Amino acid sequence: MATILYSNYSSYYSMIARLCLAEKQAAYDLHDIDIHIKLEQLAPEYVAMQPNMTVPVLDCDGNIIADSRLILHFVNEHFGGVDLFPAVDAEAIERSLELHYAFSIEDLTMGNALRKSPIARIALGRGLARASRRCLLMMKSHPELKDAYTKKMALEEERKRLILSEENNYAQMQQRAIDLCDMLEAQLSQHQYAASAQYSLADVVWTIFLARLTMIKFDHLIAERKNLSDYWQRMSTRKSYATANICTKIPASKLIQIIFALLFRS
Ligand SMILES: N[C@@H](CCC(=O)N[C@@H](CS)C(=O)NCC(=O)O)C(=O)O
Repeated sequence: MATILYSNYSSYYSMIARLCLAEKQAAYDLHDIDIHIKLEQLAPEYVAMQPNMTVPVLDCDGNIIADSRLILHFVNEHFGGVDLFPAVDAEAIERSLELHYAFSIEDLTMGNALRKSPIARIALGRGLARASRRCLLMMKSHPELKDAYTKKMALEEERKRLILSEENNYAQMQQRAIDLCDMLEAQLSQHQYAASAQYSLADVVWTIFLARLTMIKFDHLIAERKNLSDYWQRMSTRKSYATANICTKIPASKLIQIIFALLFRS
């Protein structure tokens, strides 16, 4: 089976795909997509494969799966190893996935970054404008992709409203992150894993959620909950966690390059 994962090192949803592939011990080629500096997700060849212009995308023998939640199920079904979605727990796992995917981790991450630094706020604003400019440019040279680029530009506007405007949703996102930690703590008081007594697809996504809380220095939400901190300890020391190269800190040199690109690149 020829398998390629289009992914970005620090991208939340890419990490979900990488962790799932690692749990199933799947062999695959990793294609890094630079979504911050080169904006490779907006390149016409990529848009033809993923019109939403996001990572991850899994190409399995030409079968394109362009969303992390679909990738979870595809990888579980098509690769060997332990079943991460056993029928007996399917309902509980799906419920857990639903809660996870209803939360906008991007709004929390970005909202947090721009509150920590005025430079991040300016960089984010310019970054969104830069992506829209690139879409306009691409639309002219590739009119056949006009609809996809138009949709992406509308999404960038929506991001501005949710993250940067006066009526931003940061307070709600903070509260929802707390609620999700409470939910996990309660679940973990009943069984060893997030949705059941076995490691499942739910644990893949919640591990990445906790990794992101750690990255944005919300790790007190983990530390102050006994079951959750024990769970994080167990999940972050699994072999798959290292194999999947999970990011809890963007190296300073990379962060400076990204901020510089957002501020000054056309
Ligand atoms: N629903 C998608 C969301 C993917 C997503 O938002 N990916 C982000 C990175 S974590 C991305 O590609 N951002 C680049 C962009 O929006 O231009 C999934 O689960 O795969």
